[in-house]
Amino acid sequence: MSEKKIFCKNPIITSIYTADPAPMVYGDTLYLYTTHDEEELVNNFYTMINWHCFSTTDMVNWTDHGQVFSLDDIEWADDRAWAPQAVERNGKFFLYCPVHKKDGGMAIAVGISDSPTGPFKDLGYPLVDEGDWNDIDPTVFIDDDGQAYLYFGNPELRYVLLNEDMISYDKTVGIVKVPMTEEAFGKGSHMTGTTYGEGPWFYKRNNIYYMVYAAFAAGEGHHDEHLAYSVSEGPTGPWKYGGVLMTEEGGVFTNHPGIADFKGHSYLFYHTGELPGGHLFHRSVCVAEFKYNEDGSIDTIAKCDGVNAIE
Ligand code: FUB
Repeated sequence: MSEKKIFCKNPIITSIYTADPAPMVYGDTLYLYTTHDEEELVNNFYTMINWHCFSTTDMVNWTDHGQVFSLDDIEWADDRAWAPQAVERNGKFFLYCPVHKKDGGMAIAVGISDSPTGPFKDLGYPLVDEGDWNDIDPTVFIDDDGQAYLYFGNPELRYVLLNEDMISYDKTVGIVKVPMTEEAFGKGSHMTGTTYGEGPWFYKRNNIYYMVYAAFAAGEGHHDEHLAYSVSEGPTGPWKYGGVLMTEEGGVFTNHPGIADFKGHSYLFYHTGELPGGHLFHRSVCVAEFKYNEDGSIDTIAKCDGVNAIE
């Protein structure tokens, strides 16, 4: 029997290149869904064809559940197995995934399973499909009143109100475009003039709604993404810019937040290029523990060596 570790060194996963971490706490376990950067690149671009799952009960000793969903399972998609997020409702698990459609453009697929570790089965058609490239990076949250929200988008943040079945949305409300203002997301250099870039992560804690996202700083020239956050008193805004959550230092163009409270600790999952051979298209998932301030604000979190085991 192998000895239990007491410290988990970053990057958490060393067997493959992983990115876009999406934690989901279910029961006494934290499940971590990731994308997978293939070793061999096609056209020197993101080469991503499946999603993986890992789990832990102490944040240090991880179980590898392998591939849980793949482009091969989605008949209408052909490329770009990008940043997912999972949620449980009524004993079913839903994995929301951006993909490139065979007939062009990005759209959001839903994988459905009876188990958090899959295998996930495709809904059979896109859940969100506006026919443009904005439909990426879904983040899902079920509020206390039962209403589920699916936010997504690059360069614009948009959302739908999911129906209770989690595989359709309220068509009378439709796809809502969040006002991309400096007050909401800070002055930045992405296409809307704000810092908001992509990779939103939506949740509620102590009655504050948080939107954490990958962001582009203001100013001239090329930037790697940093992480930033905005807060709101309600699930649909108005949003108020909260500040930088993680600087771009040591980044690999993209970064991607995933946040979870687990067994009394708060964690930010993110990605870097720290594994040997790491770069823009060979990323690796990391984790940092952090604490909220009394008023719910979050100080900038440093990229770190790793985390200790939960007792
Ligand atoms: O990993 C592919 C894409 O890069 C994701 O969808 C974005 O969030 C960025 O990490």
